[in-house]
Amino acid sequence: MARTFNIVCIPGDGIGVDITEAAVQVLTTLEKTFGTFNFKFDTLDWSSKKYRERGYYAPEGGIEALKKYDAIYFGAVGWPDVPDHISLWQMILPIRTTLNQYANVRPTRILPGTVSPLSGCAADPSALDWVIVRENSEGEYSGHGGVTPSSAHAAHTVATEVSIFTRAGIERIFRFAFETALTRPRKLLTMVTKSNAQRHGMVLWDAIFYEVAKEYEGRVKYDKMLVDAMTVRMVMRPQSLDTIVATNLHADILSDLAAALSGSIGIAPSSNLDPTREFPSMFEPIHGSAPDIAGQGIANPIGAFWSAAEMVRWLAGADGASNSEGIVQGGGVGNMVQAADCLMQAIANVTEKGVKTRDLGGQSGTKAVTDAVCEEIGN
Ligand code: GGG
Repeated sequence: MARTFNIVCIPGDGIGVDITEAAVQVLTTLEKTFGTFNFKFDTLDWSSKKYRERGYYAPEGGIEALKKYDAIYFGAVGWPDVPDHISLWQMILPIRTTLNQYANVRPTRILPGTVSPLSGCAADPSALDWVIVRENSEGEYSGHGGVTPSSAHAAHTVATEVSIFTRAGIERIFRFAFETALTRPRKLLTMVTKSNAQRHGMVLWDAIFYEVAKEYEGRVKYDKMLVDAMTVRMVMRPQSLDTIVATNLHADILSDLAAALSGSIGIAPSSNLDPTREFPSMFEPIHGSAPDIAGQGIANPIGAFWSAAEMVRWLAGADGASNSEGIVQGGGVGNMVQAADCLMQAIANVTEKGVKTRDLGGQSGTKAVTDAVCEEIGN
């Protein structure tokens, strides 16, 4: 009998709505084709429009209620008439922390039939094949700090933005990153820091990295980069990188750069994982709501499809056992790993045939790309 997974979709704003609809179509095609699993979708309208109407995105208790689902599929958040820090702090950031989604995994590679702006990758697209592991629960996005306005002189207003790094938070993301590197072809982990200028949290980050590295000695190669030098290395020597681990802010920025170097931010996926599987994980393309092209039928749905494939792959391990780090691995529900592979192959076939949106240099709209991917899945 087919196993049912309860998925909650939060399309959010702008093209988040367009691409979530496309992702549901693709996931529905996948379940029909494979027949061993089903998705039961609920949809929540936690959008900027709702925020303007009623004063909140998620209702009270709404984020807690997400715990009953097997996974969360998220579109995009943000609209010009709501300050971005409100939309982020009312929804996406509290979802990640409430549901223990401390590992944000962002793979990047160049899809067939697409062109990287890196000239070196024209001859060898496999030179760019990275996974960025982003610390997703603390650091620069801790939300601590405040503003002290000056009633006498506006120029004397003081604001602080406090980064919080905890030993527990650092250790667990490094272990997750080393475990990820173990699964990768080059088995290389690059740790990104800024410990020359930031002398407290980043120095602790460095020290704990070398402690955890000892556990993986001989199994994973590793090195360390300052974040500014890392941007240069990504552009100049992409083939020298494999798995990358960085703080919440650094990895947020580096993953946008990575996506652009692979051809378009429109193709880039992300998984917000609770590696213990106590709570549902959340899957979302890394791009934002793109108000300039929202509702026009031209958004690139590939980042959404790749995120959907990552969700299927994650759900495939639903019955797995945890390793000594509490990271649940293996499992294998029905043939869901094959289904995830099938979706990724369908995406690659479609881009290779030139069915691409404008950001990738093509002429196709969201629907044409979606229909083409569904057809490939069925073939
Ligand atoms: N689909 C992802 C999205 O809406 N991103 C908007 C954004 O700015 N996210 C910040 C973050 O991922 O921390």
